[in-house]
Amino acid sequence: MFRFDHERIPERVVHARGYGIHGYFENYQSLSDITKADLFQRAGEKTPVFVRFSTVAGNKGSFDLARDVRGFATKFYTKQGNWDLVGNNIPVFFIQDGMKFPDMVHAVKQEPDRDFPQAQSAHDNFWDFISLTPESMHMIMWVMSDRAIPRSFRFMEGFGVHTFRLVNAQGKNTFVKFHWKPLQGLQSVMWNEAVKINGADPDFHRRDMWNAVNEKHYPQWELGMQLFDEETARSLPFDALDPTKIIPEELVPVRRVGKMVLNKMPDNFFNETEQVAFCTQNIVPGVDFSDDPLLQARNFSYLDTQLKRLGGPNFTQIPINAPVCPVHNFAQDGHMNIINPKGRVNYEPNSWNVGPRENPAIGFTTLPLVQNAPKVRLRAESFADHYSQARQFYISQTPTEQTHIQNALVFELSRCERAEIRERMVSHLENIDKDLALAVANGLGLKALPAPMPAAKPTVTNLPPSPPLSILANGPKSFKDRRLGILITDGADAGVLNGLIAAATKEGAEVMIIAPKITGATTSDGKLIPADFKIDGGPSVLFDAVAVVTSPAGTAQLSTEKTALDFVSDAFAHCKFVGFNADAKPLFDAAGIGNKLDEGFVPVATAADASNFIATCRALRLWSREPKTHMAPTP
Ligand code: HDE
Repeated sequence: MFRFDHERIPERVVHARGYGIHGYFENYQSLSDITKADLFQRAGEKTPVFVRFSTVAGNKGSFDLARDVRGFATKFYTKQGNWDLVGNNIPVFFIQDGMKFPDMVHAVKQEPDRDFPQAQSAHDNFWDFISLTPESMHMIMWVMSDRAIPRSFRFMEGFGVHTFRLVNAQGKNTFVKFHWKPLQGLQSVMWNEAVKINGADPDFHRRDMWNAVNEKHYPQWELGMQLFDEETARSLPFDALDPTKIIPEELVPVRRVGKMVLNKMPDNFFNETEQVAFCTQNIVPGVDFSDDPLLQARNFSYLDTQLKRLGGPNFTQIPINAPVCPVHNFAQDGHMNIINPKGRVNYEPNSWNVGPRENPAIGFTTLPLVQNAPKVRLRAESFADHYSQARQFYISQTPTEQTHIQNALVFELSRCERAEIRERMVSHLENIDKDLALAVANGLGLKALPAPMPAAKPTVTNLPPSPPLSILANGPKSFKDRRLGILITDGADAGVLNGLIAAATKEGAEVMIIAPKITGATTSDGKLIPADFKIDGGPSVLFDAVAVVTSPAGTAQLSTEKTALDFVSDAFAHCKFVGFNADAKPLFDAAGIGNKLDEGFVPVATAADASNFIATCRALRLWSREPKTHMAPTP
């Protein structure tokens, strides 16, 4: 009983809900000209990694599809010790000064008197804080965009956020920004879908990863580096050390240096995913920090958090945290120490000539830099432009994505009880984009635009759009790794069903069968096709595209079943592609969409039709349908 009482440890204050996977990183080429870090020296060399994806605001048991930033933390087990690249799926952050982090996190999490809302930024405290924090505006554009409701961990980018340094053997240092580029392509869901997915499958993202890895569809990312020197940094119209700024890829290209493959689920969630302890301070020779003040603050926080969560300094001995290389030091004792040092000597220097010796030539050294300015606690003047890149992000989005940002802002601010918070936010939006401000004001029912927020620096309005910032402009153009849900009934045409399964499988997509009964349905050839979901457990929000293959009797039966009607009407509303056989058509009439069918509804009678349908699905969504199913806030 005592043992059972001690099964829980404190959950992470932020990023409590996470999911970890093992894999490896493989170099494309040697980077010895840029860094002496051992893991980057040899082309083709593989370094083991453990990655933990997470949401930020929700508690450990919260649902996966919150509108939120996703953590993307990677531990590289290199031959020189562990390097933790603790990043997010958004390349900028809410704040510039780490000391504001507790306030920011307090504001977004449950309000302290009522302990709600859970995993939601749509409440007064969050927007009160944000509307009083102009430096958050760039981040807010990202968080209100589809980036914050990813379809899967597999379909999102990762970013180191801060500017770091790489140092080569000659001591030459280069600034670097890290990127993870998913080879599966980018994809997000719609907000209405996210809300429904959270009800249908709160574990949507972790289940997706579990299935993908167990089915050997190993997700892969390329590691990208934006490399630049001090001179380039000085030439930028913003401070390269300001974590609320990106460096557009047009200014400094992303060099892809290697590939990460995630291919093994942990054996035990607690031991590995819960106990993994990422520390931004964990760097290896050849990687160094910049003076980004947010990064400096993080370097104080992570070790402290791990001590609190894991109970003492020996958390580094837990297998998931232990380096795979030999460790030489005289660290000893402490709670739960499992290393059993032998011998009499535990200090250095010693004349017994045993144990590790300090060695300035091969030991870790911090990049020696000359600082010749006063060290003060002050927000740098070069950090004062809060709106220009927010605007650049917004104008880099397709019209569909811009509408999503408008709708997200209207939704979130409509959940705020205090009208002045809504208006204060609109006054910031005016500094970003007039049309955006007008649309949100209209969506909130404001009679007139409030005065624009006084800006520390006026918005630079002529920054060009940066194409990589859009998800839709960079779609995967493939249905590989996506999921097709096929709703079938007894008597369904076996030829059509088999054609769809064959075409989807050939594309590299996953097929799931939904039927009125979990035992499955017997198709026209007399074969029993087992179901993955009973109809009420497999709503169309769980799939990237759907097909309906039913018999006349089956269609009539489904026409009286609300979950079947929702299946097709939601697929319609979520701009999905729908394949169907002729006998299924009356189901669309019963769902009230029969007279609205567009080119996204693809009749399937033959194997060739099935291939054509899957080829159509490569576009992932028919966005031109959206205005017919969702009100835009535009006046
Ligand atoms: Fe974190 N952050 N953070 N953070 N963070 C934590 O450490 C903190 C920031 C990020 O899967 C905590 O182990 C401060 C930026 C990830 O285990 C804590 C500041 C970025 C994870 C902490 C930041 C991140 C964390 C809570 C501002 C993107 C989850 C639990 C100065 C570059 C790692 C823990 C995992 C976790 C502090 C800002 C990413 C409290 C003080 C910016 C992915 O130490």
